[in-house]
Amino acid sequence: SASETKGLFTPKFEDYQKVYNEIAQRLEEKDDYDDGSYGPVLVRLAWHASGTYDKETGTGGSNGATMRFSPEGDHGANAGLKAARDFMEPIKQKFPWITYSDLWILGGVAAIQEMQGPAIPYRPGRQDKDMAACTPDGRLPDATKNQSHLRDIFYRMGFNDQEIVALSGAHALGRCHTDRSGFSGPWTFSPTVVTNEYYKLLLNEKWNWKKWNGPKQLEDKTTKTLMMLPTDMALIQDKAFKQWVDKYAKDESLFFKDFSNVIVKLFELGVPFEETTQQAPMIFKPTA
Ligand code: CCH
Repeated sequence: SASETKGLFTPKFEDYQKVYNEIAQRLEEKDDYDDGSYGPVLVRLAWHASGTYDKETGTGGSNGATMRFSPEGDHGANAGLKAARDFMEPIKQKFPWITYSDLWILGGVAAIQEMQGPAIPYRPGRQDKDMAACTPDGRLPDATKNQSHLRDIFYRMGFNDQEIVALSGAHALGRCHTDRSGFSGPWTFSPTVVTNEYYKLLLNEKWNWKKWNGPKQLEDKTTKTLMMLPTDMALIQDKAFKQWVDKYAKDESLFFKDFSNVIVKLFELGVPFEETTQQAPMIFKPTA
């Protein structure tokens, strides 16, 4: 039974809230990282753990935390995520009953909520897997490509066009690092706060190709300090995508609602929640 596999201890909501609080506290303490927060890279860890899912074979997804192992941890797309895994490690040591797979997703949930995002309902139940479950390279999106690539990647996980656009709003957060992806710079002026600014900037700024030796990316005409990837621009070049960019730029509460729904779906791809242990999703109290 679940209680046997976790020893004599069956964690309850209060126990997960304690883990959440520990993540939140560590986020607040370690404010000398990047733009002042580990939040964005924790969101990226949870996304890359989940975004390997393939609905045809049922392989990949957040169940397994196989990015711990070098074949997957060394995939180009995962460059830099060691910073996020190392951030989470002391929390795993303090709460050894939680699996890495559940913990990394809880890290994403806590980061989004602590960065003033919407409530993200959470369900535990993921089991760690061994190295043999590592996914092949190439399942995560390639930023140099166009809308047909985005659809190939996200339809494989089971998402539709609206969901692709809603998920992409996560690029309100964080930045690109030349020593990780090769790209450079943040998407918005507030990279540690969840907002709908990504959509507004996509529509309202003029975007020019950046003149540099790095990979092809765009910069805003006004300040030349913000960036967009070719895959970001695809969201306004494609009519079916753009109608959702328009909606989310106009209505932040609609974005928050759709983002919460779609990120829960992402985080639960391929997770075999047992019918019998099925519990109501947990909603954690933010610390702020
Ligand atoms: Fe992303 N993302 N992402 N992304 N991403 C990068 C950074 C972040 C793509 C490429 C990149 C999503 C979708 C896509 C975050 C969340 C999400 C970087 C820079 C690239 C490149 C990495 C670096 O250099 O450190 C592409 C292509 C897609 C296609 O759709 C989705 C979906 C999500 C979450 C729901 C976050 C957060 C970051 C910032 C990480 C940081 O360290 O600041």
